Amino acid sequence: MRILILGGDGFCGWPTALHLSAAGHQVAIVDNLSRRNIDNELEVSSLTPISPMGVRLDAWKELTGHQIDFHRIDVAQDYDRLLNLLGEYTPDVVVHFAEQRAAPYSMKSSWHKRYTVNNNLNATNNVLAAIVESGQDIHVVHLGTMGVYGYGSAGMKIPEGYLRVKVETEAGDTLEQEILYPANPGSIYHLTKTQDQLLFAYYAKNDKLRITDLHQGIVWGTQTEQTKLDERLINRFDYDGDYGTVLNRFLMQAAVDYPLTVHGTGGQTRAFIHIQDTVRCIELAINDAPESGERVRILNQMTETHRVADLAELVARITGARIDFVENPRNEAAENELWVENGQFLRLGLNPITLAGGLLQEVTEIARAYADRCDTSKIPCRSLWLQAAPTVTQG
Ligand code: NAD
Ligand code: USQ
Repeated sequence: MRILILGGDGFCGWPTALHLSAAGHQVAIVDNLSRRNIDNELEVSSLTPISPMGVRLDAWKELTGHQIDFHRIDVAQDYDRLLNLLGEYTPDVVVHFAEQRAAPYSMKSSWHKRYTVNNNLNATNNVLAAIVESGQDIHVVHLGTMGVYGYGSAGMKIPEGYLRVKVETEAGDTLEQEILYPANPGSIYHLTKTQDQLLFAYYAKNDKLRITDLHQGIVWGTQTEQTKLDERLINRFDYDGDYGTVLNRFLMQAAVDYPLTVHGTGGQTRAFIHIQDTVRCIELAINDAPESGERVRILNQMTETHRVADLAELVARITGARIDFVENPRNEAAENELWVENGQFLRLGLNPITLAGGLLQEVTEIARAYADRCDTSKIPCRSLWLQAAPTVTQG
């Protein structure tokens, strides 16, 4: 297949591009390199030494003979260039990762809230509008988030996208139907993903676009079979207070002897998936496309759930790290249970990598190996969900 990867320079997009290229697909990447610019803004860099895009692509060609083309396009702003590219490249599939993905970054200031909303919603709408205008039959595979559901599950498993409800009609009959699971975002970033869902539902209904939305949990790990082949292909590893996600942060903190930063009591339960399983899931989703006219196909892309405090204990047990319970900078439930339905990917053949199998390897091969690149002043999470109340002075 001919596959266009939007956001293909990022943490999930880069290994996906390599995985699909290795599987024999024709792959091209679109990215505006905004993530690398945000590193400049935050004065931090990936723990792993990621190469510039040109070096990455030359190394891949040298090692495998496969060519991946790169187009520097801002999907949220350069609509005409995106449309032209669809016309020239004629992809069968567009995989859409091209969004600002960090919740803390989206909450830093009103500028960051507006940037995240403008970037993410325009990117998604531009992709969908351009596919309609191109007149081509292209399957869109989008990376969404488990966070669209919120993390409470009302004593039931969170279903895959749609909730079966019973409503009473005026005539007193009971009607059963399936609706999008009620959105309950926990940050401006997560809010953009709940709004993406409505864009998808509309374009699937009105224009009969074929769309798969993958509601992914927190991704952990760094390397995949392909990114391991050569250091020039290494994947990014974010550890800073804005972009680092919880489990990778704990692994890195353990490696540099920094106490593990558990927010609040650590009673928050979240869904997780290893980066190698992310790329497998995307391939499975590409090979199982919906028909034109079908409603948006939604799959929960996660393999296990854990409480943050339990993860910290697990990492501490393996590495001897200390645990620090810090004040929670976020406005989120201190404790929650989480049960998630993920039967679709298991039925498609996913054989999950578990935390138990890969944690120690991640600490030694990545976190300890690159520990000297860590700037510990960038570890604390300084982005606050609620502005501190102004101090009132009595005069
Ligand atoms: P990332 O920031 O590493 O990668 C996103 C890429 O998109 C970056 O290379 C960035 O430069 C590019 N991009 C952003 N806006 C763009 C635009 N307007 N035009 C062109 N390129 C643009 O993020 P990631 O971790 O790879 O996440 C990818 C997707 O997966 C996101 O949509 C995210 O919401 C979703 N996701 C990620 C995780 C996770 O734990 N990392 C979990 C669940 C879902
Ligand atoms: N947390 C800590 N200590 C830390 C960092 C985080 O206790 O040092 C806590 C947070 O307070 C939160 C939980 O860990 O309760 C998860 O935080 P996170 O930063 O790992 O994940 P999150 O902000 O939800 O975002 C990440 C990705 C996002 C994706 C989402 C999937 O950045 O792109 O959509 O995971 S999900 O969490 O399922 O919504």
